[in-house]
Amino acid sequence: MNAQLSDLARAAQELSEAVTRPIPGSRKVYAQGSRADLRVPLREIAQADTPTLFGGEKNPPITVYDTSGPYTDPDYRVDLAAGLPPLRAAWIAERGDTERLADLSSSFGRQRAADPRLAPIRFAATRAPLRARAGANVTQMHYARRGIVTPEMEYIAIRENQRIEALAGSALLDQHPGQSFGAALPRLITPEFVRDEVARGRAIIPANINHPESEPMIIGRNFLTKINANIGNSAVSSGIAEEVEKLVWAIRWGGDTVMDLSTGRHIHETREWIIRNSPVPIGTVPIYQALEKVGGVAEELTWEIFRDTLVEQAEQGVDYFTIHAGVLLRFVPLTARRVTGIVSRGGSIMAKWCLAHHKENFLYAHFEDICEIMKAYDVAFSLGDGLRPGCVADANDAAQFGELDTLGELTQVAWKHDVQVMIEGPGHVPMQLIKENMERQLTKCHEAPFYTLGPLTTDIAPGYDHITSAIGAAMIGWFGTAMLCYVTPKEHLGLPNKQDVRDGIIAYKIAAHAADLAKGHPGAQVRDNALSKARFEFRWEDQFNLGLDPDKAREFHDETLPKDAHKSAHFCSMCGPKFCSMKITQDVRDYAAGHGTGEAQAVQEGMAEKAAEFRAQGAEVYRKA
Ligand code: IRN
Ligand code: FE2
Repeated sequence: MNAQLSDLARAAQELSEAVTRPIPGSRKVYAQGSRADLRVPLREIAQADTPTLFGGEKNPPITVYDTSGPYTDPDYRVDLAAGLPPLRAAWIAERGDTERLADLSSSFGRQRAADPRLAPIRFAATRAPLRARAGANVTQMHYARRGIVTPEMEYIAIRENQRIEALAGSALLDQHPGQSFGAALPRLITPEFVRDEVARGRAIIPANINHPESEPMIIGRNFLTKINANIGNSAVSSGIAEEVEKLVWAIRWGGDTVMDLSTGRHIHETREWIIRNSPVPIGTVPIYQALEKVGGVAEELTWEIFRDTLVEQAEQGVDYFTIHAGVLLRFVPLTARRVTGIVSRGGSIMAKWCLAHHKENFLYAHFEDICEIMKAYDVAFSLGDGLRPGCVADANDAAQFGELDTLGELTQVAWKHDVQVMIEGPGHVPMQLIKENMERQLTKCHEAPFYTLGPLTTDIAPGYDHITSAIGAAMIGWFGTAMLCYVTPKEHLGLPNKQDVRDGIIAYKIAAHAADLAKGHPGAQVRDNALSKARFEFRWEDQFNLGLDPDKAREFHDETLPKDAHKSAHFCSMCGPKFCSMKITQDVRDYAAGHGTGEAQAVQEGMAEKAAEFRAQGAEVYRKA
């Protein structure tokens, strides 16, 4: 076995250990759609009954969105070398607008497909990719605009609803009044609503016809806020095995899409392994690979090399491409006086090319040619923010906004071809300047979904940039950003490892969910309500399991109170048995019920009684805790 394969065999082993462990307290369930092969995976979190002391009622299971793919299904046998089952293959074939090519069209792809190291793998897409028939357009936007509701759209509607209809009449459905967009949203997402949002360009469904393994999802501000996790090796670190492992790890914690930002060696093979094993859409920045092909010399890039790279990746099944077509020659001098210049990798490559040739960016010049490729495979644009600010001092400057306006023009060009578009956004932006970003994006880019990196709200915390950026992400998500690109604690410092990926994702799940709550996405508050009730009723296991990271919650709790008996204890080690506010509130309620007094009076009497009790015992409790 050569080095590459032993690397992968190792990955398969490590993976099965990390992913076969079920997510605590929950099970995978499938919601049946209108046809037999339309089964939408969801995660159902079981809840214990309320203790008799608190009323003893039954608590319904809570169903949540599930990005983890078949890996968390106990009936699924992980086989990385075979890849995932092609869930959408029949849907794509039925449309009758594609043809299977005899061979790969890109020169690089052909060369790699002949590589014996790929031999044992079912890389159907590598050997015989699909492409739109001559004259056909296979984008979800194209179907949407012709009034067709695809199976992908129905799947998404079911997925977004998370079975909240099953909770009809339950207090768990109650949401806080005064949420921003609540009134504008339908009570339940329908397939027709999905179609309409895609048709008008306000949402995208990244779904390359060569990535049939992907479980359909949507990015748009009238849907749940999504998060993206970046993985990928660099010249100095990480192999294929680690990257596939990171992919499965990232979706386990809630990554909605994953971008493979690999540079360095084995870039084609790494991507192939990732795509064949990914149930979430995969994005890339094709200019990175194009640069590898010219030995890292930006000036030597050509449209032909770039074009070949796009076709190669489209045939592998990449679902969206970051294209830095808004870095125009005339904007480059505007960055000269910045504190941190150009911080986007793709942006700096294109700026260098423009200056070296004193020519307009070839991505801009060939934009319509790129659209022709996109619509032949249904690859969505993620129009890159090559001139995003890299520090708070540079935020909202002329270079950044000049580029944003250009991306708005390009959006309309792409839409002319029915090609799906989202717009990338900053970067580093202090809180008071965030709103202007969102408002300008909505007007200049005609409501195409916004996809932002953070933004980081301050520059002073290397090592904690998942936090500096989750603050900005929560704000911009609330204002209407559709997808948040995570930032890990390693940002600015090094390539993230598995732990960094997990920390980054959890930080972003928090930001995205906080935004959903504020926006009033239907049912967004169900999980909060359920968790709070569990917390109040001292159902510790339920509190852990309803959380974003049950493992960590349990670990923290058990650090001080490890015994099983403590899982129903009416206190934790933070306040100790006597100072638990939840316990006291319950005592107050019981007191009110028992004494038959009015609530206000009962509270007063109860508190006075408690006060005396605490005065007697307080000092002792403090010493113990
Ligand atoms: C997202 C929003 N703005 C930038 N991003 C992501 O940043 C982009 O999608 C890619 O994953 C990453 C690096 O992009 P640059 O540095 O090449 O622009
Ligand atoms: Fe940065």
